[in-house]
Amino acid sequence: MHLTGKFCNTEGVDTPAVKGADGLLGEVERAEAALRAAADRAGAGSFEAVIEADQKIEPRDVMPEDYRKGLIRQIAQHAHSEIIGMQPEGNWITRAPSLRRKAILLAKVQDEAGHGLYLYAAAETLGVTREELTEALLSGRQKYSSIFNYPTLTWADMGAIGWLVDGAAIVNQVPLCRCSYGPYARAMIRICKEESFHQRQGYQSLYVLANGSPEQRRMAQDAVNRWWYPSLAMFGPPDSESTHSAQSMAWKIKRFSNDELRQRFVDMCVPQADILGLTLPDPDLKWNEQRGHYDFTPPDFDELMRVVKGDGPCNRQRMAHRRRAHDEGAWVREAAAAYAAKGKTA
Ligand code: BYC
Repeated sequence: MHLTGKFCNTEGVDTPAVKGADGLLGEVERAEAALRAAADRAGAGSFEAVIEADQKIEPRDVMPEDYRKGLIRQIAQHAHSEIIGMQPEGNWITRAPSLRRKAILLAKVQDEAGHGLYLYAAAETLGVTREELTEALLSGRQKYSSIFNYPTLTWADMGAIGWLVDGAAIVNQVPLCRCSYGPYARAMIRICKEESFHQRQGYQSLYVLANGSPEQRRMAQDAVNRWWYPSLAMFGPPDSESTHSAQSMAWKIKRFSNDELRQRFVDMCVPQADILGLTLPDPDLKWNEQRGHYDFTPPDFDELMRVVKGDGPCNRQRMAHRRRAHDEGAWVREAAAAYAAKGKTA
């Protein structure tokens, strides 16, 4: 779908301040301070003692093989998600409705490339190479987040992705700043600060549309309708079906369960949707006084598993694009390797 002039007036609207993902930045800063303190005390004790004392495991420390493998699995999947995650939004850079929106979107997509690189570097500290990780993605052996297998149909999807997808990412990733593996925790601090900008720009963009012409408003609502459940599914299967949660939580890789984070996300979004003046597409969404949380309809977990296994609306397209980009980049890798070799002999 192409934009027409009537969608182009998206500037100059102030967005009211909202509590939520931005507030989580305080949590990132506390995690950053704790990381510095842990670095001062690091280096003492067995793996179990370090975990128990909430210190950090570092690359040269002794660690159980399953801890190492589990981290590679999660960090690689996370890195692949950032790289594939550039596609749905990259698709709209040439069609952004103004220079300002284009610059913001470009910066965001570039940040995602950067996140992928920090994460690949963190995974490499566990003894796996970048080439192995790339091969695992391209061959389909390692996965990436389900969310990036949905199409971006209108410009409003850029706002909805920023608000909901980056919002879900922050809720999921802020606790990872306190992950027990030092390199992953340190990468997450910077990623979360950037994700906060991503979430804000999406929210602001959606706010402008929601307060624009009736057609812009309809477009914003339609985007929210399509992205709500896939965003809820990003948190993974329900706790009762999560294969890795128990061990990951015991090793302090994950700090909260999939369902706990999903609930935190819903609780954060409901008041934000009110300010936007948009409706979340769940008639059963209501405050539960007893639980102190919103009740909501969970996403379709069968659909999640289908998408994870490769049968989502855009899986094939995303992978074909990634493989093509990889092939087309071969000359850059060769040139970089030749340049590095020249440096060594000079
Ligand atoms: N999509 O035992 P479970 C971003 C898999 S990037 C695909 O609960 P775990 C952004 C799971 O891997 C967002 N697969 O797993 C970027 C496992 O399969 P395997 C990415 C999923 O690890 C650009 C199986 O299902 N964020 O935000 O304890 C632009 C059983 O699950 C999904 C991260 O990667 C899914 N949604 O918990 C904008 C964060 N859910 O590996 C935004 C780091 C589950 O045994 N990762 N699976 O074959 C995590 O926090 C955790 O890995 C998860 C899953 C919460 C995702």
